[in-house]
Amino acid sequence: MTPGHPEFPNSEHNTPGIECTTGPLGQGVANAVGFAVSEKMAAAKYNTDDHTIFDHHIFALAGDGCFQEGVSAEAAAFAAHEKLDNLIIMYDANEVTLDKMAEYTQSEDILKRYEAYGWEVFDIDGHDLDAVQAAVQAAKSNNNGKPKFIKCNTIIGKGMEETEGTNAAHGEAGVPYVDNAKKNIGLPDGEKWYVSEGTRDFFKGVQAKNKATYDEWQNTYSAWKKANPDMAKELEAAIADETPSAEEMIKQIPATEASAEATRVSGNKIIQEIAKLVPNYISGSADLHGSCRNYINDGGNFGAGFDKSYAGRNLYFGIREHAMGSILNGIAYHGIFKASGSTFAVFVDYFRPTIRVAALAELNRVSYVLTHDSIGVGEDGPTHQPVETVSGLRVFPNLNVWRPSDAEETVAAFVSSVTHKEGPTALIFSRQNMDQNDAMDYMARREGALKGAYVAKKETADLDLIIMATGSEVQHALKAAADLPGARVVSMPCMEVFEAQSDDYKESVLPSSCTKRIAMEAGVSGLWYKYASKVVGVDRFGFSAPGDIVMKELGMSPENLSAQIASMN
Ligand SMILES: Cc1ncc(C[n+]2csc(CCOP(=O)(O)OP(=O)(O)O)c2C)c(N)n1
Repeated sequence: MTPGHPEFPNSEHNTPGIECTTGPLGQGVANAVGFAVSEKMAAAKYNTDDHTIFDHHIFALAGDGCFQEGVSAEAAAFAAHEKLDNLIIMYDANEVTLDKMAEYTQSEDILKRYEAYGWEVFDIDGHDLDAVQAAVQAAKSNNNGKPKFIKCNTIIGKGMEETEGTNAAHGEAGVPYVDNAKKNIGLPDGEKWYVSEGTRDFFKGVQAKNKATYDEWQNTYSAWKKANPDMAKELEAAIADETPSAEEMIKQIPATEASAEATRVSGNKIIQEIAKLVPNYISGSADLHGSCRNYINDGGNFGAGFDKSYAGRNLYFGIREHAMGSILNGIAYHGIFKASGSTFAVFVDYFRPTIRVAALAELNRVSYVLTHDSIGVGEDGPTHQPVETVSGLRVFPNLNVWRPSDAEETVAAFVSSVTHKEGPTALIFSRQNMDQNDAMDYMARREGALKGAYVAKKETADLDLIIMATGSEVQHALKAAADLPGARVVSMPCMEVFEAQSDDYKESVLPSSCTKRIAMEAGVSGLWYKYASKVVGVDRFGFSAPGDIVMKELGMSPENLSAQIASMN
């Protein structure tokens, strides 16, 4: 249906019926968990005593490779813990992987593993259609709080004498034997796309049955919509992915009036406003809501048990970043909610594969709240101090990476994360306090930031130097520029958004006539050479000490910036 692996419709491909981009093994299991989360949430939010509009099951087909990958284990534990009994996974247990038979690398009992997580498990002959039907029916009717795992024991390449049941059947090796195999399983000779009469009859019936079910659902939906016009308006806007525009939203969020403040703290105030303006926005964390400050205060918690309910807007993923990333993608594919997930920025590499798919599939409903953005983290030391992480995110196509410098830029960043249509967004926030650029009007900072980069301090004499910075380094740039009348400070919270501006705008911010340009960011310097001839960055791992000391020692101070400027020709 698509070249290579199936791809979710995006600006490059639009193959009808593809619900999810697959290919990287294991992520699909966690995507399915995301679908199940979203369906449970939609049911809890929108079903009423009189009308049930959400009650469908989520099916996923998976193989040995999917269960060998760790992401599926993280997701399976989460699914059972939150009692997602609307999820049915069918495991194609053919005892084969690519290089070898599965037993060469796999000896655990996968069925028992899933049982231990808390799933209801079934063990059937996958070639026995009655057994498949019975297991699926049982799985669908047991609303017992357990997700369902159906192990379908199968033979790969069935009928292909030369490769049947072996890893050779997985790939190209099977193709030359197909004609013979068709004969072996009783298909008529010479018919390339043979569909039997029995199959046709069966599907004729299916079509009629499905049409009746569809019509019945449409009637229920119409009645629900009539009885609940406000909810219907909200749901239809959520499905259409409608929000107020970014320009409207920045006007609706009050001035932050922050003094020196960490952007994660600013983010905490702003996410409350976002949650009001975007009712389908939900916010999860891999056990770091407390540090990342992305908790929606009156949103309730999602899940089963304790104080949780399926209508909760805060998701507790546990320390399962990889599953979190894929579950966010699954929620986005399902097409109702917009979901963010948080952790420390440095742990992005635990779910980087899912960010890649989100970017490829242009999942604009997904965003990441990544705090503790630099060596400014301090005592936690180099394991927790990102230096390569922010640049590592900027190299993804279709991903917007924001590193705002104060509370007003944080407003713009958050607003962009819920209004941007072309792909996911990473919000990079600081642990430590930083100054606000109060010399500039708050709305002008928001509007400027929405363009990705803007003049944060204009030169007062002929322009002879541009100082660029992001995040916590903008305050240093402003200080260093204070005594330099010909210096302009450009804050660049989002390179990707700036790159998308008109040439005229870009030229107005970074006039090509001014070639003396320096950039400062507490991270690796490489990407900045696109804009600057000199870069004050951190091209080494940090060390453990109070954050302000680490920053100063590694050159992130206005004094060092001034010294570096002085050394420029
Ligand atoms: C993350 C990831 N690693 C490796 C691959 C390459 N790969 C594709 S299929 C496969 C073997 C999968 O085995 P299994 O799930 O048992 O599929 P089967 O052989 O039964 O079709 C591998 C290693 C991949 N697609 N994704």
